[in-house]
Amino acid sequence: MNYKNLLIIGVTIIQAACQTTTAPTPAGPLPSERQLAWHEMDYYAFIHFNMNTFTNMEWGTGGEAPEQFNPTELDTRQWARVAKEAGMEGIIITAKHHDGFCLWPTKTTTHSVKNSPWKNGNGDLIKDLSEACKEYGLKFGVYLSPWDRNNAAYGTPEYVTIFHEQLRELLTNYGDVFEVWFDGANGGSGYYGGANETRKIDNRTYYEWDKTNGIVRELQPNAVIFSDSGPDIRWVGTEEGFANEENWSIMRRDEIYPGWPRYKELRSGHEDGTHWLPAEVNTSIRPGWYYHPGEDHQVKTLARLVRTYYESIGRNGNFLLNLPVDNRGLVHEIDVQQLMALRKQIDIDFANELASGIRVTATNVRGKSAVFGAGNVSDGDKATYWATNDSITSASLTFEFDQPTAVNRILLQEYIPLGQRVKKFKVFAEVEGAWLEIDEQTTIGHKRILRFDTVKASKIKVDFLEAKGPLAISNIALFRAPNFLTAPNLTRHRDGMVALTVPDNNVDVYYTTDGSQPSKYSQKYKQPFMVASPRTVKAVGYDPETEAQSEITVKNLDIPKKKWEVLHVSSGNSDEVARLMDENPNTFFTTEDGVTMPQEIIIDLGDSYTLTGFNYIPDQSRYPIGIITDYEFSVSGNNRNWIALAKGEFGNIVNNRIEQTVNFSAVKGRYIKLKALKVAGEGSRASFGEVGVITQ
Ligand code: FUL
Repeated sequence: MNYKNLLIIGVTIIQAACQTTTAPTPAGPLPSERQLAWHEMDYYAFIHFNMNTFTNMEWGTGGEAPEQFNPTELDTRQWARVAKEAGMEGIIITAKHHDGFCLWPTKTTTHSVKNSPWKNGNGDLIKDLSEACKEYGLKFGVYLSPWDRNNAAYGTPEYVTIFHEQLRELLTNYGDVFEVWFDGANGGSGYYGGANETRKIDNRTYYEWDKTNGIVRELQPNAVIFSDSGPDIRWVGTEEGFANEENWSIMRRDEIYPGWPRYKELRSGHEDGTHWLPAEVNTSIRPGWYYHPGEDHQVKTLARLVRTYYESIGRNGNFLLNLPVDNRGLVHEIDVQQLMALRKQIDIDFANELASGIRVTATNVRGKSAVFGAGNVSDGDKATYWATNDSITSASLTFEFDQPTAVNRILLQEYIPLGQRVKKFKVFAEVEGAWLEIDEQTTIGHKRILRFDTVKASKIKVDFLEAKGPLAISNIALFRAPNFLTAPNLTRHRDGMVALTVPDNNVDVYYTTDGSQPSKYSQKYKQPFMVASPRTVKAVGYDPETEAQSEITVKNLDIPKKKWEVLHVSSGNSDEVARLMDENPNTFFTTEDGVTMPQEIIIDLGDSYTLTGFNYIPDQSRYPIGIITDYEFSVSGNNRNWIALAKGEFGNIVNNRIEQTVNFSAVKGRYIKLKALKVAGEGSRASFGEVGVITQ
């Protein structure tokens, strides 16, 4: 063989080797650079703070006066500090909400901070916040409502020019913007410069979306554009704070438009999507997007926030958590406390990574090349990935521990620059020599986190069963999160049965019914138990592994409402009366509108008791109606002769809708009457979330 032939053979071998070690071809639509950068953000804040903060509204009419915007302690640096300490990566601010008030001194309208008392009209909140974000190393984003209930020109082409100009101002004067948020709520009734009418527009065409998006691209080429339909980031189709377990980052984008009626599909994406359009999970830390003093007692629990974290970030979505900054201009203390509790819990859950440094093997490695080796999934480098040969769309990865190790979380990431591929996978643990199936799921995408009961595994195996092409997995991490300890949640049925729950199966619950402190020596909770007479129930969560205890739940329970019967309501739908005594404050009974005060209810307690007081819980819904502010409470032994025992006002009940308790001197009786003398607001309906009695 001559030299030339040798060279040809050599080149052919090298070519063959190179061929097998080239990267897999992309599968389906791919993310853009700006989308890839956005995926890395995971968790950031939404801040709803604007005119509504001062009018106690969720949707202002547009007829508000700029003078009403008057924060006294506004401190955007506090917002940024809190977001940073909470572990967030950025802040998106409602620069203008549907009511049209602008938080910056725009040239386009007089309806802005310029005409407010705040900083004598010299303030620019967008400037302050963008600077605070820079100071704290946070990215900055803007929400600009297309719908404007203030602007007289709304509905005409003139307004669209104004809207575009506002966008230009926001994207020109405040440095880098990472996301522009366009709300889907559009058109309808409003003030519109005093016209006070309903104006309809076509969401698909009116705002000239191509032009709008073009402005963003021109002025902030790195910013992602959010709306129901993107073009970069999509709404997840719910404000409850979750994505579906199956969640594709791709969608048939051309079918979608703002206000799309098939919004539930946004929770899962489309397996046959034509464009990269990942989901952002937006939800508020309180029931409302804006601050309402009446929701101070409804800030989400730690258990709920942790769940939302796992059901957004853990399900291939980013988590946009809203903080309704209060009417002082600060993130409220209770919200701060919950944010820090969430941060602490997530830090604990992911403190100890177990997969890096241990042996990992794959049933197939692309071209048998180290470039695509199994070890890439646990090397901490997101640029490297494990890949399989072109024809291989199912393969397994196995992690081997040196000794049996407790595991209860697995985090998986695809190498998404090459598309989202995995359609089905299973996770197994080898426990004492036998393979135990832990979970079966469909999609992974940018990030998927599975929680499962702790197993002591010698190996963990992931079987990738179906994919759109050869596999490309960039990261797999294993964790052992400590058991999640929270104070037990107590619920009671009308018949008197009490249930205690905690979110973690590994945590035990102990309780007492005699007022003593619960501990692991108390009664262990196994199933609902009866509390037939007045008792104080105290319960604690207990971690048998660490012997740590949760905070203690304390609840004073009175007689069960089993035998109660509503004998009379002055008006209202009698089919719904049971709601005022179903032990669920989230359901309520209401009397009719348009009738005159007072309105009343009469209840037969079923037996005679010595009564010393009563309770009233007002409507807990987002837009409460008929909250009783002035009451009269009477008792009777025969439903004919009544003694009025208490009459008065529930102080601050609108702002703080917690249970109201009124005590009086002991009296014997079987029938109770609660009269609403006055209700909050305009209407004349009286509502009853829950009514209870205090007996001796
Ligand atoms: C919705 C709006 O109508 C709400 O007021 C809020 O801004 C929420 C984030 O989006 O569509």
